[in-house]
Amino acid sequence: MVPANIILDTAKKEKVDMIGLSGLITPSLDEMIDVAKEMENQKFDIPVLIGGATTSKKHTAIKINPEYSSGIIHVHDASKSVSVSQKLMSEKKSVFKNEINEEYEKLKDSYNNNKATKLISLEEARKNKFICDWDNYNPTKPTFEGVKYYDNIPAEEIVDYIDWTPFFNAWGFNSRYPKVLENDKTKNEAQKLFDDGTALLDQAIKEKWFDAKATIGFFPANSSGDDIILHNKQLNLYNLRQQIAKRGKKPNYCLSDFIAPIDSGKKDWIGGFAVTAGFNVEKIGQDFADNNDDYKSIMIKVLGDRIAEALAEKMHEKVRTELWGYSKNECLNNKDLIKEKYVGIRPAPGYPSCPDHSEKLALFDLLDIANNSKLKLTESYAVYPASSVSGWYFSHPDSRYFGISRIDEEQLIDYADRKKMEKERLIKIFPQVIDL
Ligand code: B12
Repeated sequence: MVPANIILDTAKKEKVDMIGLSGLITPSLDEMIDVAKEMENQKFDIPVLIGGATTSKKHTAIKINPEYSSGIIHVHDASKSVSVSQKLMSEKKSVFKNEINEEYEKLKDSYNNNKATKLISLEEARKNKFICDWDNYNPTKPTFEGVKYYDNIPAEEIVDYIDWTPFFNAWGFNSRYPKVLENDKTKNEAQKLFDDGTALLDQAIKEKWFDAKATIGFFPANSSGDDIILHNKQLNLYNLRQQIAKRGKKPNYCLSDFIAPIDSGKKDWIGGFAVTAGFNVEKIGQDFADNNDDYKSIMIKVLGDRIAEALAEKMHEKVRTELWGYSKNECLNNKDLIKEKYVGIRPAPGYPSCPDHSEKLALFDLLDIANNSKLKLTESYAVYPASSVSGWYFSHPDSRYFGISRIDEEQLIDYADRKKMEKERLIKIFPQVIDL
């Protein structure tokens, strides 16, 4: 993350007309609030544009906008920043800013009205947990316990697992692959992009630009309430539970519901993984940039992201059919894999079911990352190199993806106690799910 003082000092030095802040993962959100506060302190009077995958109009309205009085605007798509900037620089800028402020006030009110009604107590949520039928189910024992490390995985073995939709999304297309290549409105531009992307991918494969690595581990585990206890290890895994009031018989999920409870007498396991397209992607991207080829510089990074995600998909398949082996007869094509038709899940710290990015510390520790793939966690728990994915494996056939959505302060305090981490620190890591 770029520290606030560097952003603000640069803005002053360059006499900029406005500042743009971009946030990919949630720890950036709180940093944006600090930048806004600091701008107010330093009496800045230029507008701030907010964007990035983890940001939203709602968060901007409720948490960032109130901290700064000279205009904070969420811009959903970078291409819209031109028209927004024009309005902000025009003579009618105060009319525009007032309209935005009114809209954000309304969003804030509707958020405050909603939050009063929809959450149930932590105790009630725990009573309404999801219960797997453990009496009639015996978890499969993985073929090994501990960690296996795979280095120099050839890219040609990974490419068939690529999901091309996010490739097009990264270049601003909203439709899915392959429809994006068929739609009359998008097909010409999309086809050109696809040809360029696949040509660069072919070159990258031939010249061995990627140094893909995967670390996989399986650990004996049982659940104890919302925590997952790892046997023979000095650490537990901590999870949040949904607190939204559910209709009908729908449960309040927590990831620990999918691991056999300690008092069930059943042996169970959890898996962990960390994969990367390698340390070369950034360097090659920089080489292109140094040669004034920004297009290829972005393209290779987007392809690196696709390789990382495809490797996560490939290794998950290997885990289900071979390494853990709980789905030995699975036979799914790439389309089925993208639709998540497999048994079990692979939630990643930071995703909606486990929004606490700091659980990556435990994951990296368990996988002994320092001694194998050597991925690094930044102070805001982003992974270096960027084209990397890490997460957990759950094997139970009823395990499913879900979102925590919102929790209240009671659960935050309970979680902070269990995890022995300051409540304030946690608020910075997953502010988007906490009702305060
Ligand atoms: C591509 C992607 C990846 C790639 C690359 C990540 C990277 N290079 O750092 C890979 C596959 C490697 C990846 C990994 C991870 N990811 Co990811 N990833 C995405 C994904 C699918 C798209 C993001 C993206 O690049 N989009 C394309 C760009 C162009 O779009 P954009 O960032 O939104 O920007 C647009 C606008 O927001 C706007 N904009 C952006 N910035 C700005 C700034 C200004 C001033 C303005 C005006 C506009 C603007 O303009 C852009 C064009 O329209 C999103 C989900 C999603 N659909 O958004 C998840 C997402 C960002 N990832 C997420 C997570 C959790 C992770 C992991 C932590 C998972 C894990 N445990 O391994 C890792 C972390 C990797 C790391 N290095 O730390 C979460 C973050 C959630 C959170 N609240 O923190 C998301 C939101 C998925 C989700 N739904 O949960 N990821």
